[in-house]
Amino acid sequence: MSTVPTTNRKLMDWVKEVAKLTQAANVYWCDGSQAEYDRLCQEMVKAGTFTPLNQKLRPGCFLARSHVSDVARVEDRTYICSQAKEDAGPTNNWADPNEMKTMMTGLYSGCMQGRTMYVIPFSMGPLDSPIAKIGIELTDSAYVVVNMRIMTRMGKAVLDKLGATGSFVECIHSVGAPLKPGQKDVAWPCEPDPAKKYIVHFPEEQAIWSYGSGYGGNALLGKKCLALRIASSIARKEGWMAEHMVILALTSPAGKKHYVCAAFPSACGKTNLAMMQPSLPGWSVKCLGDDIAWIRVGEDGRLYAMNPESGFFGVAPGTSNQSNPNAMKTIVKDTIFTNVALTPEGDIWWEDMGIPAPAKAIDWEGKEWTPDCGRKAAHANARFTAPAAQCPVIDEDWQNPAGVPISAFLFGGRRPSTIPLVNEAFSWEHGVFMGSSTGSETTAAALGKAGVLRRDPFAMLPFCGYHMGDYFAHWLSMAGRTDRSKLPKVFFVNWFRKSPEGKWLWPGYGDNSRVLKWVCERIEGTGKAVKTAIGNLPTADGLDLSGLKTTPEDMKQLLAVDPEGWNAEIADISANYDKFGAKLPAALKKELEGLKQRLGV
Ligand code: GTP
Ligand code: SPV
Ligand code: MN
Repeated sequence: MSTVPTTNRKLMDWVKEVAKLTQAANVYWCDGSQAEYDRLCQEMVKAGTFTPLNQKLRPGCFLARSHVSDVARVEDRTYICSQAKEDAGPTNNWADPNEMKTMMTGLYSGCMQGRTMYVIPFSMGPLDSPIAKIGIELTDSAYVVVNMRIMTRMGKAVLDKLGATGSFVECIHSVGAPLKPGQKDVAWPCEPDPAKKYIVHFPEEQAIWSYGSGYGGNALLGKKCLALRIASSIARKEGWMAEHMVILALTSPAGKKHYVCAAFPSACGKTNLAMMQPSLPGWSVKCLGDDIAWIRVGEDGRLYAMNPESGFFGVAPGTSNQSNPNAMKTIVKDTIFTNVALTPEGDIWWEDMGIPAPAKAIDWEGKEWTPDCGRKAAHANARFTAPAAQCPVIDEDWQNPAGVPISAFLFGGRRPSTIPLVNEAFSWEHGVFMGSSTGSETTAAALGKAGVLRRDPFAMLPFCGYHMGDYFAHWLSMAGRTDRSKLPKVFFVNWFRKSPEGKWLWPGYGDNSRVLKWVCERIEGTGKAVKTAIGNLPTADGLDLSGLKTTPEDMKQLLAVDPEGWNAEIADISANYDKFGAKLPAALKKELEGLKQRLGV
């Protein structure tokens, strides 16, 4: 687009100002068309950023390999720059917004030399939704543009909706790798020094400044930055919720449909649950979203959830026809793969893809790879970017601007011990307690050590844009915004229990439908439960285990209350709660005390 396709003065001025600061060689306004997408993909093929895959095997698909320093979210480089430090709370990195802006203005100065600055108008949420939010991302990465086209509603229609006076979330992104005249570009430009990457949020101004990384949530600013960190802070003020949750629809053999939201930390099973193929005959799961839900009280008093995204940025390793056949069908065409392996046929491969490893391949670093070379072929946080519309089980209401009414919230994480397979909260407050005390082993989705247990309240530890204590209070406050009987029931699930030998106790994936069935039965008032100190657990015959090979001893462990484990759990929850000081809601202290009393510890 050569002429400026907007009459929005604020937008025009801001684009000019950033182009001047960054000294971009060109400014390009994205129209969001297929032709534009195709052209950018071809340009990236020429530049070496994209490898086209075999067009017979994977039509319209490309592979990108990132720089080795740039493979996941960088939580220690992520900041919430609220005016007051107190408003960011103890779980966020904070810096003074003015000081941060001065420092980053220095970084941005001349940072797009020799590069095009793309203007990406995008909407989080369907364009016709009254609760959709418009953002404009300025970026020097064509990889970001094509990913944003899949992940968001992007292009001209957004500018039309914005009009002359509409407001938008300002998102600035640079890979931080200016090109001197004549300098040859690299396949994945970025700032290789981890200490110079910055993912920064200014919640009061609704602005996002990102520098140095081109990967995932660090660079696709509509996702974690806007739809979770900035949106959560807006949601608190406006009385709604922005959550790290899947939205799925579950239909019983009798034809009864329930919508469920589930919050699990990164790489803990959301995409897999969202589009699972139930192993129980007659049950069906339809997907509405796999990562983020915006939730508000509807006119009938129920909570309605809407997915602000339009694509999946899913974990590749572990995705197979056995574990997630619907994801495999989603990525047959028009998909971008990042950091997976390339086979000699020009197809993709990753660990636990359910097909034998190729005799040789090119690994995610671009090196020759053989099955016995001792290295993984795909990075553990390798991802696919695919349009949600391609998912064979996408729900008919996935773009409904009003969202869908939620019957249950699930929380969960990777817990090898103590936490049972499923546990129903006694009340809304008990459910909020469960969400607030969520713990999980860390994963490759963020840079840092994987497999370490940490508290990740509501799976929002890296994504809550304000004080976590206030966030707990906000969750509790939902009970005052509607009739309690209309609130979703709350459950805690754990697909990741292990035997002492380190084997999974529960088969997971499609067999998680057995737990979902019990959840539906509890919603409908027919599920069989036993009241325990920690919550309502299924009775021995409460779960439908027909056709399952899991032994009765393993089932017993999966549904047991382990007093010793809970003792340690309570100590860890208490220690985490201590961080929030006076901001810890009294209702949660009471829940913790109640749990201690019931357990007799
Ligand atoms: P983000 O996109 O990072 O937010 O991750 P996610 O929560 O969507 O996780 P995803 O569904 O992509 O799963 C991450 C990893 O967990 C994959 O390697 C899966 O194979 C594995 N996984 C998912 N569900 C299960 C399960 O029920 N059991 C077991 N054992 N592994 C699972
Ligand atoms: C996550 O880490 O939770 C993701 C991937 O969904 S990213 O978009 O990189 O944040
Ligand atoms: Mn996620």
